[in-house]
Amino acid sequence: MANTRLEKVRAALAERNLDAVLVYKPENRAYLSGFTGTAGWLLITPAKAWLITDFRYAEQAATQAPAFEVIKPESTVAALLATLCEQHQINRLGIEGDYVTVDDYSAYEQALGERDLVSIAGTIETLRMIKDEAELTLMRRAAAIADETFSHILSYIKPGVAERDIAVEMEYKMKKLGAEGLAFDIIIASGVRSAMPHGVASDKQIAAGELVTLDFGAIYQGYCSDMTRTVMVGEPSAQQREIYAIVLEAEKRGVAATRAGINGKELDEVCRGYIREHGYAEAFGHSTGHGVGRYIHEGPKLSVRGETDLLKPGMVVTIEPGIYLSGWGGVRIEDMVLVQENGCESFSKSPRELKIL
Ligand SMILES: [Mn+2]
Repeated sequence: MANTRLEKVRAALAERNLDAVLVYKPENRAYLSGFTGTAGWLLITPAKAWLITDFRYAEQAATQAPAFEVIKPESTVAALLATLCEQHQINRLGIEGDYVTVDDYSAYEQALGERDLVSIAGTIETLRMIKDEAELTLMRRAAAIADETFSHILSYIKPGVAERDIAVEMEYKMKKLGAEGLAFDIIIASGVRSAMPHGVASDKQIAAGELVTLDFGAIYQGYCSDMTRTVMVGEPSAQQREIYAIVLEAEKRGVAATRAGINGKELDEVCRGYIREHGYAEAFGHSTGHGVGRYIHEGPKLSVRGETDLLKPGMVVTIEPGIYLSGWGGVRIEDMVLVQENGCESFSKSPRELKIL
């Protein structure tokens, strides 16, 4: 796997006329090398690939990143870089301009003298948008952990239980199922709090007659999942049923329209247009979805500004329309799907119909 990814980064390097790239962002580093330690620099040229790390990680690096030659700096990383650039005629070096600190940049500049430092911000992130089979296997598992957690938590959601207690049980369950962490702080937003799209679980107790939005995801071997379901505690009112039905239909239309060749703005409009037709345009104030991978939010964007975000096979995106009415509450439904040539495969398997608890 790592070799194909290395080939892709080398092609990008040739396209940008670079002699090498230096990769330090943890997600990019793990993606290209397999190395998951917290300190390490990849230096990749058309012919060579080094992983610079210290004593703590030397053994782990050699095991996790077999395609890389592991080297330890004798003094500073900048000094070692200068030596490698000298030995291998690296005159134009790509660096992650959106991640390198000002201090590190100064150190590189000083050590490298006349050589050019060029930002490659976004280049590896663009490669990462298209997932390979190994990544898709991990993402399916991350989504399955979220699905299992959702069906597990349903029996806990009842009047008198605090949102925070539900979140804690969900975190425990996801970790028991193999997640190494949470993709983000679990959102449990009940009653009027469900009008807040990002209402992280609070001390509020669930009450009868409330909608409860649960938005959560697991990290499994470096990959995130993301799903949202809104459930009803007690009998829904006519308005709760109506809003839920509109969001559900918008979400289903969004998933049905997801395929290679559509752009992020067009897909956003499938959901947004349906919600607008029903008079709730103002109540859907966020984008329809986003790419997911090693980051919970990555490209492409499915939003009113997504006209240049063309969907391609192998991208994994969320479809998550919602309606939020201040002082009343809200509904969001979200699935994570794999873009395919003629449609998509939903990784989220939990039923989307209104669950009445
Ligand atoms: Mn999401």
